[in-house]
Amino acid sequence: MTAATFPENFLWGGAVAANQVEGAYREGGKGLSTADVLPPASARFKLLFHGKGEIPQIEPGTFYPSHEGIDFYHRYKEDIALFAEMGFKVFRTSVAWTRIFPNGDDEAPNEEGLKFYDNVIDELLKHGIEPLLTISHFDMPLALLENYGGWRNRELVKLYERYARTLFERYKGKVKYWITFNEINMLAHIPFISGGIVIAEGENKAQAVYQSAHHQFLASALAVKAARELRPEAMIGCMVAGGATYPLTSKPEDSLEAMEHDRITQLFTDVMVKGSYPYYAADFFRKKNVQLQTEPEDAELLRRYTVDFISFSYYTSTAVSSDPEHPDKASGNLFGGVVNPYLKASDWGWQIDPLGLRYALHQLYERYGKPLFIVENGLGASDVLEPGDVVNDDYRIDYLNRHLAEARKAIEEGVELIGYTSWGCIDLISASTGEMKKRYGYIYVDRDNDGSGSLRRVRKKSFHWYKQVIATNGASLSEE
Ligand code: BGP
Repeated sequence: MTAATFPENFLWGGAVAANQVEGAYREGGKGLSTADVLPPASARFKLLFHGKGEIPQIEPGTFYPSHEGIDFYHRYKEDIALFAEMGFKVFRTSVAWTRIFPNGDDEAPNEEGLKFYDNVIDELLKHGIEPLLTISHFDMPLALLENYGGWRNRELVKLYERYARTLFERYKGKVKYWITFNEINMLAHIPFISGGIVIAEGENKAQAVYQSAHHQFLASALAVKAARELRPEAMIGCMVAGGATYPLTSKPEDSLEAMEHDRITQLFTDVMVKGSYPYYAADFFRKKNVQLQTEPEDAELLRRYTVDFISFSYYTSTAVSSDPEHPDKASGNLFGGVVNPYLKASDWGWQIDPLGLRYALHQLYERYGKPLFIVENGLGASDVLEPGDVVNDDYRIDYLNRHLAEARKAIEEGVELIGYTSWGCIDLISASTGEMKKRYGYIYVDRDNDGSGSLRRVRKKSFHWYKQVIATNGASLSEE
């Protein structure tokens, strides 16, 4: 490796999730998922944090952009050809659980759903693109929530294991890289969207969240076990919403607050990477009045079946203050926190911090010493399609360039980073708003929030920029 390039075989690519691109929400035998009932716009944002105390239902008369997505279900060939044109080495997407087991507990998998992913995987392989599949990305069969109470119920562990085994068996020899749960730590911040957890009014939220998390840890461990048996060369990763946390001031209380903030995410990564709960977990649970229901075999299962790599998303950093009344809350930050006066923010209030990515890479590598994979990073913006099919997204190029330059420095400083898939490599439905307007792609999709538009794909300026970055293995990135 020369100073300016990334390691040989670095996995360059892009990422999406089934429920944000596929559409066809009732086609091919697919069942309803928790993502299908999430309302768009401000109603969704409210639900993210507060929930409703009940399972949301599809409201007649409301347009749900995610139900049609960007129609990847029918247009995957065209989209994959564009990814190949950019030179992708890897493409991250998720499998919609409801295409494989429409109700989650069906006796047999749905062949049409399995076939759809056969087709997507084969198309990727045809272009020399490695698939990276997330087994559960912010969606699960709605029926599992209605009939079992979702992840609070230990039964889900077995049902997920069967689902994961079905995928490993079917796609054996074709898919090497897997992620068990997308942003598993977001259970603690946005429990419904992340894990379909409905919190009743007056209920101890932490009890529901950490009991569900424990079940997901077991499910992930059983998936690792299954993969080892069925396909020893598979690489299974955990995935967390990452970021750097800073104390807002040098006041000691702010530093302690930052430490505690980090510990929430570290609890998740410690279990999945080190195989046990961290030493502070008992006290953390006591203070939150959480009583975990466990079985005698759990500790051994978690200890034996840890993940091979750590993947994470990075969009922003978080500044925290020990003052609960601090007036400048960081409005767009799903982790909470306050406004960092040294950083600018995106139109959605996500503060932009490339240095924080280098900091986060070091923190993770120092704590775990495992290969790292940045599986989401990018800038959500309201792009404009100009006459002549031009999208001048220089702001996105600037954002990505600065983040990648910091990732390159982290590698030079010794961090083992194996890949980078920028988020929403093609415009898609936003997870937090449920709308099209917040775009991340290198490829513009002609579609608006209200469903108008031809769904035509247009290469943005960043498309050509990223193609060059991949072709030169990062040498074309500028330092500033
Ligand atoms: C992550 C999710 C993605 C995604 C991304 C951007 O939390 O894993 O699914 O959408 O954030 O968020 P948003 O779409 O809200 O801008």
